[in-house]
Amino acid sequence: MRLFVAVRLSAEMQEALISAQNALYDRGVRGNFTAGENLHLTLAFIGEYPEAEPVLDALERVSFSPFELSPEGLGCFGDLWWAGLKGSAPLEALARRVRRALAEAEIPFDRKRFSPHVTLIRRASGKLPGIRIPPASMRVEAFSLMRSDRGKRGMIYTELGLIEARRD
Ligand code: 2AM
Repeated sequence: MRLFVAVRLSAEMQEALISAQNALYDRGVRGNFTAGENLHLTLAFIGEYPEAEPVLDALERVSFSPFELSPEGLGCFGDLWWAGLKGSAPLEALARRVRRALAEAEIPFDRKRFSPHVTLIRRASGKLPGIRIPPASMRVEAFSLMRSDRGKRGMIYTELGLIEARRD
């Protein structure tokens, strides 16, 4: 199984990001646009791992309080274009806790520095135009263990478990 840990986006955030994708398309940008329901924010990429149970056990140890997120600007890693996020201090703290929990359970993951982004387009053509993402926000109250499979028409992401914030 190909696993990763992610925050799934609220409908409001999805709509704002789909509208940004549409604005880019209208400006002539072409590429592999992430489907609305697949938009997510990766906290840690595990990759091939045989079982979900030990990963969920490790993630259950992560404690965090709910926090707000909103999209902020576009950026790119080469031809991968993404939306950035405002509210990154609690987000970075959450990613740190998730990664620490995985490390303590000896579950391997990609150690590349956490760089909060939501991928909008892969293999994008042309230059990134200046567009505005419509205002949106969400309250992060949980994060998910996700499985990624290659489908006939793009990636299929399946939630294997949900870890909720503690309200204390
Ligand atoms: P990306 O959106 O920036 O490509 C599932 O593959 C998710 O894990 C994607 O959101 C992907 O990020 C992220 N990810 C992080 N590190 C990865 C890696 N080394 N290989 C593949 N996906 C990775």
